[in-house]
Amino acid sequence: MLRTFSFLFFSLFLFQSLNAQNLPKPSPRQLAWQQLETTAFLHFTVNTFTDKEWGDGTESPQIFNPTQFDARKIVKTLKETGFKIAIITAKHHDGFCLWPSKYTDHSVKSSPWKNGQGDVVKEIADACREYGIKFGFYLSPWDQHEATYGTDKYNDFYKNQLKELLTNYGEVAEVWFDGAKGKNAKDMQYDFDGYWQLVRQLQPKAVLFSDAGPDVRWVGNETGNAGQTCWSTIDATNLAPGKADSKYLNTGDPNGKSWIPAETDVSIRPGWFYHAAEDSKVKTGQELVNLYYQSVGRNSLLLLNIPPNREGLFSEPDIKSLYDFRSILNETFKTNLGKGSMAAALTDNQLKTHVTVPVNKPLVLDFKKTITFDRALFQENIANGQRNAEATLEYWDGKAWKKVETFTTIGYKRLLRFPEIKTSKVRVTVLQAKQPVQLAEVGFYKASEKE
Ligand code: FUL
Repeated sequence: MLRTFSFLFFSLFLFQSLNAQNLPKPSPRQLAWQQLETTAFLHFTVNTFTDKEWGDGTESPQIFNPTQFDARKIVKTLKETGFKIAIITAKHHDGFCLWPSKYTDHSVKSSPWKNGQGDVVKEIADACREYGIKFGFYLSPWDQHEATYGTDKYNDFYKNQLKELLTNYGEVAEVWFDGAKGKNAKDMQYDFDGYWQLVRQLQPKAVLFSDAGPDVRWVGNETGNAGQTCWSTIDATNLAPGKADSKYLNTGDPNGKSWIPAETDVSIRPGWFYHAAEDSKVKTGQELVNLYYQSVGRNSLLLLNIPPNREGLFSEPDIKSLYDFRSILNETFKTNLGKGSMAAALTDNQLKTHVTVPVNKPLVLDFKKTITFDRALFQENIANGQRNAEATLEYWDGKAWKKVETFTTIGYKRLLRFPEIKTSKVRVTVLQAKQPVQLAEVGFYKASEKE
C-alpha cells in the first residue's frame, strides 16, 4: 500500500516536473526582444511623394527627394520618447530601394537626393547606434519593379539584397518579412527557409517577424489590438507568411507548442505612409497610451509606425503626440504604490526573481496603509514559460473582499485599468494555470491626470 502510494506520489511529481519542462519557452533573443516594449516603424519610400499607400513599381526614382532628411533628428525623437528599435522600410512593395543596392538601379542611387550618393538605411542605422537604440529593417518579398519577380531567380535576387542589408549596416535587431501581396501579383514561391537561414547565419541576434514567426508573429490586425487573452504560444504548422488566421494569431493558443509572441503593428496616422491630408488625423498622446495598454499591457509589443514626410522628417503633430505619449506613461508608472510592502522580488524589475502562486491559493498583498490606485500591473517570469490562464484581483473594503477584475493571460505583462480604489490590501487568486504561476512583478499605480 505504502509502495503504491509512494509510486503514485512519485509519478505525480515526475509528471509535474516533466510538464514544467515541456512548457514552450522563449529563446534568449525572443526574451530580450519582448522586454523592449515600444518599438518604431518608419514607412518611407516613393509612396511618400506619390501620396499612395502601395506603389506599383513604375515610379521614377527621380521623385524621391527628401531634401531635409535628417536621420539623427528622427532617431533622437524616438530615443527621447522611449522607443527601443527603429525598423525602416528598406524596400516596400514598389521595389524602390532606400539603399544603393548593387543588384538594381531602382534605388536612391538614381534619385536627385544627395546627387544619387545618399543611403537612407545607412543614415538610420548610424543614428540608431549613435543614440543607443536598435536597428531593424523591412524588406518586402513582393516586388513589383524587379523583372525576375515570379521566377526562381527572384529568390536569389532577394537573398542578395538581404545579404547586403545584413552585412553592411552593423547589428540588426529585427527583420520584417511581410506576407502581403496584391491580388494581381505574379505567382511565386518565396524561399522563406533560405531567407531565414541567411539571417540566422549573418545576424544571429535578430528576431524574424512574419505572420507566423519563426520568432515573432503578427497580432492579426492593424488597429493596435492584442487579444484580451494573448498567449505567446501557437501551433504554426498550418500557417505561413501571407497565410494568416488573424483571429488565432490575435489570441494565440494555450496548447501551441511553439513560442512565437505577438507584435502589434499600428500606425500613428490612418495610413502607413505620410500623406499631408492626414496631418489632422494623427493619433493623440492619449490614443497612443490606449494602444500601449492594448499591446504591451496584453502580453504583446507595440510597433508604432511614424512615417517621415516629404522633407524627410517627422511632422510636428506626430512629434507632439510622441512626447505626450511618453510623458503620460512616465507619470503613470513613476511610483509603484505597493513597493516596500510587497515581497522585494515583486518590485525589483527583474523577471527571474519571482513569487510562485499556485492555483486557488490567494496571494494577499498587505500595504499596511491605505493607497489609492486605478491601474495594476502583473508580469510572469516568462523565461520559464507562460502559465497563468485566469486570475482575479480583489481588494479589502474594510469588511469583505470585493472584486476588481477577473482577467485571463498575463505573460510578459498584463495591465489593468479600473476606476479608483482606496484600500490597504488586495489579493490575487490564480483560478486556472498551466503550472504554478511565477509572478515576477506586481504594481499598483495612480494614472496621470492627462491619461
Ligand atoms: C502590410 C503592407 O501591405 C502595408 O503597406 C504595411 O507595410 C504594413 C506594415 O504591412 O502588409
